[in-house]
Amino acid sequence: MKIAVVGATGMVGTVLLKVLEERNFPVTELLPVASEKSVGKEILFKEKPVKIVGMQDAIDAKPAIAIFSAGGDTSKEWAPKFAAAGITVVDNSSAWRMDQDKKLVVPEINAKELTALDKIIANPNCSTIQMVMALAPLHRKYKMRRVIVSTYQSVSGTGVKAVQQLENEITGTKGEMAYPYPIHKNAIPHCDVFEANGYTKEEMKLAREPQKILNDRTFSVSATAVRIPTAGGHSESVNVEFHADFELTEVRKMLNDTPGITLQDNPDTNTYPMPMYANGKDDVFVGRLRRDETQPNTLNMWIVSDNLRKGAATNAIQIAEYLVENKLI
Ligand code: 2RA
Repeated sequence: MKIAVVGATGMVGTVLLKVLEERNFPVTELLPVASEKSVGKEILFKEKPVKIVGMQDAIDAKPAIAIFSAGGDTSKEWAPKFAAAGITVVDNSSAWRMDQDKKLVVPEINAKELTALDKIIANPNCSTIQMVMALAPLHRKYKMRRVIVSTYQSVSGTGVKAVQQLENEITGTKGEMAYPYPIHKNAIPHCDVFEANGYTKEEMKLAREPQKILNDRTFSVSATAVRIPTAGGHSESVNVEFHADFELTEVRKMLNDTPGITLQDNPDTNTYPMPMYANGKDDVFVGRLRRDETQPNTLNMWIVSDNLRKGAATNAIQIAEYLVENKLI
């Protein structure tokens, strides 16, 4: 199968190529797409050099699928052109997520919504994916009323410039700033840009996307998104109030039995999720499960996941796998 990866040289794009290899996705021809200045350069795929192509050349080559991770503006301009050529687009940007005619998909939760008519499919935000992966089974059983989430997001979510800023600050090297403040030995309560309501775009993604993915607007989410000087994954402290009460043993069993979730939860052995465990893995790690004793039907949990993998590349490729397996492309 001919597949295009748009943004092939970016942080997520690089992970996309790695995961395509790891999962042995049936690629017969790879079309790595990047900015004009990179056209003609080579990247390695399955240990073979592959030339980077431009957007129009990628369209003309008629791949079956194009996975985009090139920012919202590029996606807004080019995804419709790929789709018009009959190419199915899976897009990592926020451009299409809340578009009422586009599906927002975490395969383990709502891939069944997909049809052959879906030519632009949105990949949710990384911090949304890991949260709904853990909440979806519990929501089906106990029905959420309200979620309060605080995130602790790694610099890799911002991109290469942010990773470099942290490295520079650690080594005392002068360099460009991706953030308005130093990130080393700091925590910045500001992910993406502020909206008029005082929340950041990142926090509003956490408020809006879960309702679309779970197809239920009866629950609400209040979020605080914080950038911390770590690599390897995003962490989230989640407090969730349900309509129905729950048994912790049943919650634990449900999470343990959910594909894509790894339960790491044993205070006696200091066992709980951390980015150092999640880094490079595809599962969503859940722990610190405990009843919120200040309010009925309410659970606290800690969720960690590699934001570049299940939070972006792996989820997008799982969507592509679903399309192939179900003959939707
Ligand atoms: C971040 N979730 O972590 C956003 C975009 N990747 O910055």
